[in-house]
Amino acid sequence: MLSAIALGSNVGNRIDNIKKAIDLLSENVEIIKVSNIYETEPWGYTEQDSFLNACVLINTEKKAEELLEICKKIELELKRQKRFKWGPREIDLDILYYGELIIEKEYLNIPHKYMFERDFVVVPLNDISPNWKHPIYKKTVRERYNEIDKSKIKII
Ligand code: PH2
Ligand code: MG
Ligand code: MG
Repeated sequence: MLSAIALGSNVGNRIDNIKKAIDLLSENVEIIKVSNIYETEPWGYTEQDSFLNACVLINTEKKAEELLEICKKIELELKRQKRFKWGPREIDLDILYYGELIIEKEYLNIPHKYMFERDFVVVPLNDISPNWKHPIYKKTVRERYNEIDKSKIKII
């Protein structure tokens, strides 16, 4: 199944954290495409350092729940500390979509609940997967990308 994963970091060596996470991901799933890496302003909780964000397109036979476990394991391996919701993090890996699958559970929402509200997701996702159509909003990534203000999101 084709799936997209968002990566974010704003603590420690941000580039290293993103690159190491992609390396670890490649040990578990097939990486098809990697987006540019962007520097983005913090969203949600704004009193924190800016983030680096990227997205990867992967292909995997694993179930969505197994993919979630892989993402959590990588966060642990890269020593992500528990802080607070939307707070600073060494590394964050979020499943954005898994084909057209819709999952609405307490521990897992696919597509990711806020993916189209977050410019720091839509911009890198448009690099790797512009034609994917949101199964609930019925809108493609490219259509969403064309609507948003890109002025504060910079390729590094
Ligand atoms: N992640 C958050 C909260 N806010 N802001 C930016 N710019 N990038 C992120 O990855 C991010 C955020 C919680 O996952
Ligand atoms: Mg997140
Ligand atoms: Mg997360």
